[in-house]
Amino acid sequence: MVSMALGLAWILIPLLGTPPLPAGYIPGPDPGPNPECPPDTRLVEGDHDNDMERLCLREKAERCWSYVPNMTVTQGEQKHVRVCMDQYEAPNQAGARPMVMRDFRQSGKWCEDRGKRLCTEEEFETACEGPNLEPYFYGWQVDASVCNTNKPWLAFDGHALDAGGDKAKKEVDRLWQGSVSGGYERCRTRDGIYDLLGNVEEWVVSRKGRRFPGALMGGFWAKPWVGCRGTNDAHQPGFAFYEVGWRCCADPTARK
Ligand SMILES: [Ca+2]
Repeated sequence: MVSMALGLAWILIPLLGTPPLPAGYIPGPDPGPNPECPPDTRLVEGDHDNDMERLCLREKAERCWSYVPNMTVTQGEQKHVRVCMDQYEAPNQAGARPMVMRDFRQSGKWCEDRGKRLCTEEEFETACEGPNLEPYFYGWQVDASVCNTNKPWLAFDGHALDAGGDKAKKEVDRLWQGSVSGGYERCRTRDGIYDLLGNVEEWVVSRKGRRFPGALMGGFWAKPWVGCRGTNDAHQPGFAFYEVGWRCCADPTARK
């Protein structure tokens, strides 16, 4: 019986075409720095649509985990995005542990002290979706193996985090499940940007119409479903948290 089934498979496989290769995102090579950008950033460029609808294929716990490929309806204001984006979450160093526990203004100030600024929502989305407007920079469905997104959620002690000083630091260390920057080699966009999804959530400058000037994007190590358009706009600018970091952006120098 087994040999008959195997024989049938030999007939069917050529009829059905080559079996698909094992699924898995392999990023292209890092394109490297652009002459119009600081060397520790990468150029991101594309057209951004303010509103986007996709068709969900698979829903679990009221979250979409997979979308119909290449079915995207865009609407709303369109703008051209051209920005130099830090390759890594702040402090933007390969092998460093990303910084957390700074609020929106402190994060922005950190960038400004380095001649940069926080990235905007539109810049984050353009960097993540790429020219094919994918919901995840690696494709159309969640693959929790690409980035640091699949850690268990741990209950936190809000009083300890609010206490500041050593007490807060100890609680942050207890909760920490982040990776050092560049630790997930496949978690890299076509432009060479790491950890846009997962690891630490990132402060961005909000798009028009949000109630707060800053918002959080990309999810963190325990939110595998968050995609490129997963803005979390629930927090006031004074919010600082154990899994919230940021990355910096800069405007390219004028084209010669
Ligand atoms: Ca991130």
